[in-house]
Amino acid sequence: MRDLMDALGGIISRIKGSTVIDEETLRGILRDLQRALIRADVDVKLVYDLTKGIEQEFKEAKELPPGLTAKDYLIYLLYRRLTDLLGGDKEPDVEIKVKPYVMMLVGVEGSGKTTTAGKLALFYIKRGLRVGLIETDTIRPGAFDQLRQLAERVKAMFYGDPSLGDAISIARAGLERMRSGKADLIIVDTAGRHRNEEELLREVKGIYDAVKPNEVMLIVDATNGKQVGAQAEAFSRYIPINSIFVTKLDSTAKGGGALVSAVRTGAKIKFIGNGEDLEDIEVFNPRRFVSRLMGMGDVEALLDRVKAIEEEEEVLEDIESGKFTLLTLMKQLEAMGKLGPLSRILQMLPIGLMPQLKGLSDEQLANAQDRMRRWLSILRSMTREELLNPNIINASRIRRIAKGSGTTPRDVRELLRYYNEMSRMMSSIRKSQRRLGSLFKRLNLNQGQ
Ligand SMILES: Nc1nc2c(ncn2[C@@H]2O[C@H](COP(=O)(O)OP(=O)(O)OP(=O)(O)O)[C@@H](O)[C@H]2O)c(=O)[nH]1
Ligand SMILES: [Mg+2]
Repeated sequence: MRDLMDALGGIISRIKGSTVIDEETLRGILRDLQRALIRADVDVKLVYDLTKGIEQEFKEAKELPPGLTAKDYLIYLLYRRLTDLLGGDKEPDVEIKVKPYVMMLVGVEGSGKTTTAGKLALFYIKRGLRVGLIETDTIRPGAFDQLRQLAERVKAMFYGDPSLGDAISIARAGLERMRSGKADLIIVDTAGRHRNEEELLREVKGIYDAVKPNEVMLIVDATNGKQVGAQAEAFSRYIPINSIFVTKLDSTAKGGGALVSAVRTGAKIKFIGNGEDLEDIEVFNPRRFVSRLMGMGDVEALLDRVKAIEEEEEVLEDIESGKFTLLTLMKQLEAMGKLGPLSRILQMLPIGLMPQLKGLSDEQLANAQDRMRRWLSILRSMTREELLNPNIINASRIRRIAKGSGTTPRDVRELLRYYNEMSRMMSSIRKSQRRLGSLFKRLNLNQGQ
């Protein structure tokens, strides 16, 4: 993936180095991006959609979130779109939940199945599992020895018996052996070659029916680029594919295409392999992967900022549209919680401008923090209806809310008083903001950055 990394790194520096992101700069940057992705073997249509999406979203952002420059925003969009392309935010679950758990590895010849079986064994042995490896490949000369040696190295149990002749019998006997050996995880390696594809797939199906695996993992070689999609399709005509392991990401610049087509099959990429050593295995996390691809250690920090700003924005929008409800207050308190300790936030929020909050002692701050926490739990004990329409909160509701949140009716009333004060204040802020807003517009202050 070095080439793609270098290309993306180049694009990031180019963004950072531009004085302004005008139409022409943007177009140049997106063209570089297209070139880098296409060279990485990512499907042309996907590349086009991705860059188009970034362009649109960037142009449509009328006002940037405060504290975020146009450059930050463009980098953020690039990051988010790439992450989406590779499967989104979720980290795959690699936990083994039932025992014994049977995992069957399938894939075309040379994709790295046998090596991967060793890697997976080591990965799970390190997590305290007893692992058994079964070799069913009767075609490839030396397959048994290859996996037996790997098993010895990682201290896994091993079964394989070429004298049994056919793969399905070996699989059955192996499963029996590993079960009585009390393996927690049983990994079944299969052949990647046969007289023809049809025969291979039929054998794979036979083994599948015999061992009834909890998981079928397709092993794909990143150097195969876009073809990975077709491979997945061929196997899935015979057996369900539950997860994907992408190997050899270290030895190709074209890993992008393989990753994308693997993701598009709908099966989750669980692991990636980035070297021939048994240690070269990694849980695939699209976010982390893209951050690294973009060569940005600080992208996570940027993301957190964007997220908190977006939540603040939502709240401000509500306020702007005259909708300051208890729900707004709750969202605001939640967003504040994400931004960090109160002492730091106070300087960032409009509240920080209020004279009575200047020069608070540590103790006062701690009290305020406590109150915030208490209020949040009070708000969370309210129904949606109450949050949206605080007027209906009568004495009996107050008692119920206090009980539900582990506070007192006095606490609830205090919060309601604060809310009333705030909504009065908000409407005056709103008026002055509107005035400021039109002033900014007249002066064109929001342009450029
Ligand atoms: N660079 C690199 N090489 C790998 C990786 N995974 C596997 N290999 C190499 O790929 C080659 C084929 O690996 P095998 O594990 O034998 O592949 P296989 O799918 O079992 O092959 P068949 O059994 O013939 O179908 C070996 O030289 C491995 O060392 C990886 O993540 N990175
Ligand atoms: Mg093999």
